[in-house]
Amino acid sequence: FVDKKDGKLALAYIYVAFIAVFLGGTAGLLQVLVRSGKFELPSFLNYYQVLTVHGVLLGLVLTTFFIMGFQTAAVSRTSGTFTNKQRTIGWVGFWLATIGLVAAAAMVLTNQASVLYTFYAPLKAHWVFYLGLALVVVGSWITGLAQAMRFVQWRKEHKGQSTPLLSFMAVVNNLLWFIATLGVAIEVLFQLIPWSMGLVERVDVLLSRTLFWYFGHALVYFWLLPAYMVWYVVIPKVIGGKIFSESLAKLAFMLFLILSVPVGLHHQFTEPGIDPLWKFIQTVLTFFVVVPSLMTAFSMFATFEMRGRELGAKGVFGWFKKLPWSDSRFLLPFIGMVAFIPGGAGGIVNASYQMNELVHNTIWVTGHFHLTVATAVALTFFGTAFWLIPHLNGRKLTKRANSMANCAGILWAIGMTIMSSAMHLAGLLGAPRRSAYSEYGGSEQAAEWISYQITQAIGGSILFIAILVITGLIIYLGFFAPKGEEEFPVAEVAPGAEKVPAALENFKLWGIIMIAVIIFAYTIPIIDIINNSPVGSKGFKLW
Ligand code: HAS
Repeated sequence: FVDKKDGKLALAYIYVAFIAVFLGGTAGLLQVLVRSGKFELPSFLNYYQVLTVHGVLLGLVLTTFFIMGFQTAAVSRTSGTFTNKQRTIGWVGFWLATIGLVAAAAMVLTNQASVLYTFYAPLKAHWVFYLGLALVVVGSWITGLAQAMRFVQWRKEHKGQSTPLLSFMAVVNNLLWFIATLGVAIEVLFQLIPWSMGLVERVDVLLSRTLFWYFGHALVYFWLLPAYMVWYVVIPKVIGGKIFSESLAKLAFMLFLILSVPVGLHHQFTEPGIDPLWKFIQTVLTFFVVVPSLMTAFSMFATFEMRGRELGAKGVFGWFKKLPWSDSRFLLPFIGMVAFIPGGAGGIVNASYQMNELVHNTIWVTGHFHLTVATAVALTFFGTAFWLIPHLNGRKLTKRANSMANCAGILWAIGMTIMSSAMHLAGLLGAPRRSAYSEYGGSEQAAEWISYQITQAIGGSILFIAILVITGLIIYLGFFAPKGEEEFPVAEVAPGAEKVPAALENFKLWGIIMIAVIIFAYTIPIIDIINNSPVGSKGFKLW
């Protein structure tokens, strides 16, 4: 069980996350309607403001707040109740993040920060927006620190034993988050805030974008890893099985730790000012970071098959029939896994340097991340919240709520298949991302995109209905569901799985490798950018 007091902290984070889901989802509906050409925004809203609300609330707020809540609960469940000091630190983080969120939201809502969730220069926001986001990040560091402290305490109390898998994974994710956010922290503190306060006249746009993407791709794995925590540890228990291999899971997470950051240049293939050699090197590293996802796919199939055979399944795919299809704790994450197959394949297309030329800045990329973060990750988070909230507040996920959750998952699958397929196809026809409806002066090519945009609006509207169901469920499970006990499922490792090698528990070793790979991948590109920068003192050279 998660201790009640720790549960309150986790719940506080999770409730903020779901307010973001509702508001961000509403902004998403406005997006698809505007892009269909059949609807105009009221005059007090502009397209980029709504797009910023959508991206910031769903890409940054839902994710960071849910992850902090889930990981707090996960560490408390598997490493033990937080000490008062650890819990207080956790709450300090929560309040800092929440104050930051309110400040940043106020700027976006008053149209002083319509700079999208990527917010790099040359788009400029009010400095309060940047400060607000910085507080969200610092808040998450502090709550992450509380989780790490509880984990370290467990290690001290259980010397020589292999650490609880879920806590181990949460700590790896916090470490990854900390190192990744250093890039964006430098960008915000030394470039964006002084620039938006008027203290400096110009900032180097290329440096700003490079620092952002140093953080920006690791950000996607910070989102993904908690979903993987559920897939590796919770799902096997829900289906009545065991974890295929703890060592494989820990190795996959350590590989993410060392490979998630030094791949940011794959977002900048089309950007002048970065030597193609370094873009190529980071392409290769990107292909390495695909490996732990392939390991995860292998492990999931193995888990399903082992359980299926236990239940008497025959043949290559017999296990498929033995899975608990009516259990929302399984179904929603499973839909997420299925979506991640085309989502991941699309990522490999994006990463393939030359092929990126075709899809970059088209709505194909939007299709890619709606399959990855907005389905694989989001549906796993929703399916988790539906049992985690009642677990934390002493209520029950009733049969009817479970059926509603399944309906939401199926609606999501239908809506997202329609919307994201239309996005991928329109992207291949050249339709740009991040743009409101336009006929581009009657261009024939632009005319081809319109039917896809209408299709996106149909898919997006179905997704919005799912969001209404999800919001209703969260309110019900949070405040009205019958009192009772709901399990926090944590699976055991399969008998016969090998013991975890000590090297996999050695954070120092993996931390050093991580820093070394980052230094290797980024030092020369950053020196080049600074040396060639048109901004700053003339003739200044770092090297
Ligand atoms: Fe990505 C752009 C490359 C994964 C999110 N990505 C984005 C953006 C976002 C995003 C938000 O190289 C847009 C950023 C912006 O605003 O500009 N991405 C990749 C690659 C991967 C990848 C190589 N992305 C993700 C994940 C995300 C995410 C995960 C969020 C959570 N992405 C790119 C690139 C760009 C990009 C370029 C820049 C594009 C541009 O030009 O701007 C890989 O990590 C993917 C590996 C995944 C797999 C799939 C494994 C499958 C599994 C499921 C198993 C299923 C089971 C069920 C067991 C290889 C684990 C089976 C059951 C059955 C019945 C079949």
